[in-house]
Amino acid sequence: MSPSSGIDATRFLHRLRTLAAIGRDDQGRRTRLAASDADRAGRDAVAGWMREAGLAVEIDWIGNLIGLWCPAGAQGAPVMMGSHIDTVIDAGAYDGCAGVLAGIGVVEALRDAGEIPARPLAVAAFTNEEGVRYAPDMLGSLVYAGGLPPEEALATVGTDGTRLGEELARIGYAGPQAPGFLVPHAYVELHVEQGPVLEREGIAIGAVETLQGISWQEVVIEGTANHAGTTPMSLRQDAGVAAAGLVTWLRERARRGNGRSVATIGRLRLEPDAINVIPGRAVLTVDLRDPDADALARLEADVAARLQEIARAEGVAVSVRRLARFDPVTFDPGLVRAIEAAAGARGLSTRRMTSGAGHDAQMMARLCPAAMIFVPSRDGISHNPREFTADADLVAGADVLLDVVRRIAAG
Ligand code: HGY
Ligand code: MN
Ligand code: MN
Ligand code: MN
Repeated sequence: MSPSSGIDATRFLHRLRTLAAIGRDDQGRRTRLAASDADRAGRDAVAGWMREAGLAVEIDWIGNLIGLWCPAGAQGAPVMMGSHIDTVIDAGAYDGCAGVLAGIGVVEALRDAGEIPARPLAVAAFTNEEGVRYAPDMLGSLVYAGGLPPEEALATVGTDGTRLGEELARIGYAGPQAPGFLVPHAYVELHVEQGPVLEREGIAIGAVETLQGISWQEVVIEGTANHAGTTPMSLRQDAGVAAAGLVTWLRERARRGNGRSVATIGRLRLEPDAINVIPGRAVLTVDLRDPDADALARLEADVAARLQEIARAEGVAVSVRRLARFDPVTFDPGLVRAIEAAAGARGLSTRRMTSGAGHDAQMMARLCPAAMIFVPSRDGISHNPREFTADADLVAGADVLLDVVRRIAAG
């Protein structure tokens, strides 16, 4: 197999489709929430493919699945690839999975070609990247990178009242208290873009140089449940109206900023959720993002001020719980250049870009040089079963990952 050859596309794509079929919820939606039975099924499949590739599989204390290939002669800190296989609710087939399976394919391509890297190679499937069941997101890679004590992470209580540590133990993925901690030589993650840029510009490969800041909060608004028929409008403490006062304001505020802020209220629950009861309580989540740290801080401050304004105007009490807060990240310029060079050598168009989504790479960047390879998303859709990336684009991304690893694992 000449070095210009790539990964085994058929095997890579077959595994991607196999993984895509794992984990349907009771409404038939593709959902593999962290540490769920569906996540276990996905993990079992990926651990099997890691072993098939000759990787020694370890589970660390936050349940990260780490495959290590240390061929005779390879030495020093490993070059790590990876991503995640947990999903959001009603997810697409590619988010995270492409990066994990491409990493396994890279190891197999080198092994099958008899190309022994000077360094060991590792492939990671990090726990709870999505953060839908347990906040914050990127929890497994955050712990791996030393950003959160494992015992604190394991004690995290999910949206369903379960504890992450207990659920990992229940599905058989609670690792040793002191894993074979690996500080990689470098970390490279392949991921679908999940946005519209590459497709709109007809570019094959994104060399991701920065990743925007993220702020997640849970807001609880306490009003007074009351009779919908007998309570005059002037005497209401309506938590639903208070919540609505944030929703429409937030969209305008995000638009008014630097034009790059984004803000999302992804969850909104009114209680007691009855047609003839004025909502006494509203529970909602606020997801704020901006590539600029100061702009993100201003956005957070404006949301806090708006909530105080609403509390006064509606006679409700507001409490806020922070769920995640990560500053913008700049990836390793040398790795970004290596991605551009590898894409160029394959005749693939490339451009530098910022990631709008959070990724495990942003946590690994705390530990070692890290960067990301993006491939186009059709219509920019993600976190949606309509998520799609063409086979040729996925394979091109995996081949670029292979060539980057060839370069940086050469010692
Ligand atoms: O929310 C995110 O950007 C990531 O997918 N967890
Ligand atoms: Mn992802
Ligand atoms: Mn995602
Ligand atoms: Mn992500």
